[in-house]
Amino acid sequence: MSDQQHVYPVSDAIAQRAWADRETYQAMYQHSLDDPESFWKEQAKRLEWITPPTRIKNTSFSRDNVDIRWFEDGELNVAANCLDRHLETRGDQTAIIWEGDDPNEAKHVTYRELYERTNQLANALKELGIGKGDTVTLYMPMIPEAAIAMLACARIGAVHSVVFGGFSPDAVAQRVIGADSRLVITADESVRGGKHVPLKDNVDAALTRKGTEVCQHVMVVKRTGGDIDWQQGRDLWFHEAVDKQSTECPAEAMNAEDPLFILYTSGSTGAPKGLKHTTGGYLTYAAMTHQYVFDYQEGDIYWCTADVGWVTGHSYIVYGPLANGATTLMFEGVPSYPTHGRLGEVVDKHKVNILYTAPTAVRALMAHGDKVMETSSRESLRLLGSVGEPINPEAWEWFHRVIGNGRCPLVDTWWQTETGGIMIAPLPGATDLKPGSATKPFFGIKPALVDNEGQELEGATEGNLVILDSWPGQARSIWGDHERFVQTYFSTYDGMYFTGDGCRRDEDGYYWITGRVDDVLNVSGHRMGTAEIESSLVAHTAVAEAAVVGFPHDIKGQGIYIYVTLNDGIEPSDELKKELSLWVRKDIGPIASPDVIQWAPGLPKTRSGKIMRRILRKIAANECDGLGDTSTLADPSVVDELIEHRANK
Ligand code: 6R9
Repeated sequence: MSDQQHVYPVSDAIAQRAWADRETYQAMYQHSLDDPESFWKEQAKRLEWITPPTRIKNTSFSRDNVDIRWFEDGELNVAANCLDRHLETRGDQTAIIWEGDDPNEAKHVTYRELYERTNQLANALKELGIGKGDTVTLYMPMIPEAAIAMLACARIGAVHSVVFGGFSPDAVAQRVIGADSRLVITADESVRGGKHVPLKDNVDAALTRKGTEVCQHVMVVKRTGGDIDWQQGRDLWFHEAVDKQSTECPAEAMNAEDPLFILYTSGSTGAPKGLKHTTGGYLTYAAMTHQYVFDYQEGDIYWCTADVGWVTGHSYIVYGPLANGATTLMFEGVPSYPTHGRLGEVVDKHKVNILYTAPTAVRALMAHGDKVMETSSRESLRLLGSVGEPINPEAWEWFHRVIGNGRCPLVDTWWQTETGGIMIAPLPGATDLKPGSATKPFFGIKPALVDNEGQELEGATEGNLVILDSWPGQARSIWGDHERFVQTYFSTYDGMYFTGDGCRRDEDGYYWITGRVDDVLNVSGHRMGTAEIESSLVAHTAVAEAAVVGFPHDIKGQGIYIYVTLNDGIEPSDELKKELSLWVRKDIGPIASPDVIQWAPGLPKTRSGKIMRRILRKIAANECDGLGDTSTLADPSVVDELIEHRANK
C-alpha cells in the first residue's frame, strides 16, 4: 500500500484554534535546533522555579563521556508545580477523575484535595524517616493514591520507582533490591476486569527474597478490604498513617538534576534496567509535549488509558497533565469490562475530549466489529492518540472512523521509557496525518537514520533510528550503572542515542517506525526482553536451553514464541508445556505468558555457538520458504526438524 493513499490534511478549524499551526511548528522547530539554549530557556518558564536556571544545556553523547544536564543550576519542586501553583486559580477544579473497574464507582478529586492528600502522605513518609534521595517502591492499583504517592515522594525529594501491578513477586523483589527501597507502598488488592489481584500478598512474597531486608515498611491502601496477612511493626495502613497528618508540608527545593524517579524497563540483554529521570528537564518536556501534541486547551477532559506502572502513565496521566492544570482521567479497569462498549461509555460519562490509548486496545475492540461502539456517541471527543507500538493502518483507520466518528485528528506518538516524553508525533494543527506514520519530530528532536556501520542515510530511506542531540526529557542514566547506560544507548553508534528501533523515512520526511531491531519484544505495547524470558525458562530443572522470539499476532502486535530444548531423559508432554507456561507467568508476570511453546531437540546455531534468531523468527512467523542463508549453521538439519514440528499451525 502506498503511503500516499490516505492523507488526512489538517483542517482549518483545528489549525486556527491549535497551539501550533504549520508555520508556528516550522518556526519553533527551526529555532529549537538552531538555538536550543534560548529555546529551552524560554520553555522552562512554563514551570515555577525556586531558582530559575541560567545554565540551560550541558550535554555530551560522546561514548567516552555521556553526561546529560539540563537547567543544572535551577531549583524547583515537581509536586509544587503540579499542585501548589494551581490552587489559586483552580483549587476547586477536578484534577483527577477516577473511574473504577465497576461502572458504578467513580470520583472526582480536586486540585485542593490532591494537594492536601499529597501533603498528608508526604508528612507520613517523613515520619517514617523517608527523605530527600531515599527511594520508595510503589506497587499500586490504578487509584488516585498512586498519583498521590508519586507526588508525595516528589514533594519531599524521595525518588519513586513504580512497579507495574501485573508483575510478579520476584519482579517486585528485584526492583526493591535494585533501587534499595526502604518502603513499599501498595494496596490490599487491585481490581481489573472484575478480578482481584493480591498485591499485598505479592509484596509479602517479594519481601521473603534474599536482599530485600533493606525494606523496612509496607504501607497498604485499603482498596477492597480483602483478606491479607499482617506483619506487625513492618506493615501500616495508608489511611491510619495519613489521615492524622497536617495538610501542609513544605516542598523540598530540588536541583533540576536531582532524580525524580526510577522506572524499570526491559532491554535486549540481562535484567530490566532502572532508567533514571530527573526533575527540571523531565517536567518541562512532559508538560510541553502534553500541551502541544494533544493540543491541550483549558478545560479539556483528558484520558490516557495507560497504567501508571509504565512511562506513559508517569508522563501523560500524572506529570504532564497535572503540570498543565488539566483534568486527567484515571481508569482502574480494562476497556472490555463489563462489556466491549466500556471505552466509549467512559468517554460519554465523563465527556472526554482527548483519548490516548494503545493499538492493542484498538485492535481488541475492532475484532468485535463496529457494533461495540453502538452503546456510546463519543460526541465529546476532539482528539485521539496512540502509543506503545506501531499502529497498523487498518487499526488507525478504525480508531479514526469508528471511535472518533471520523472527525478527530489521530496523533500516533513514538517515544520510549528512555526518552521521558513524546519524540515523534504530529501536532494536530500543523501536521497532515498518514495512517501508520508517527510523522515528524517534536521541538528539539533531531532524529536520523543510520546503517549498521553508523553512516547517516539521507532522504527517503530505511535504517536504524538514532537521535543526534539531547532533549530535556531524556533519561540521564541507569540507576547505579552508568556504564550500562553508555553501553546500551551510546556505544553502538558513537555520539548518537540509539533507540533500538528500525524506521523508514518517506519522500515527505515522515517517519514510519518499523519495530525493534534488537531482541526486545513488544507484546500488547509492553516491552519484554527475550533474554529475561529465556533466563526464567532455563532456571526450570527440565529445561536445557530456550530461545524466545516474537511472531505477528493480530491483537497483541507480537506474540511470544518459545523454543525449548529439554534436559536428557525429560519427556515432552502437554502438561510440561503448561507447567513451563505457568513458571514464566509466576516468575515475570502474566504479560510474559508464552503464546506458543515448541519442543526443539536442537536450536539453529552458528559454528561459534550463537543462536540464529533470524531463522527462529521466520519459523515462528510461518515464513519457512524465505529462511535466507543457513550455510553458517553448525548443523542445518535442526532447521528442517523445527519446520516439520512447527507448533503454530
Ligand atoms: C512510550 C512507550 C518503547 C518502544 C519503542 C517502540 C515502541 C512506542 C510507538 C512505538 C511505533 C509508536 N513504540 N510507541 N512503535 N509507534 N507510536 O511505549 O515506552 O514501553 O519504553 O516502549 O515501544 O519499539 O522503542 P516503552
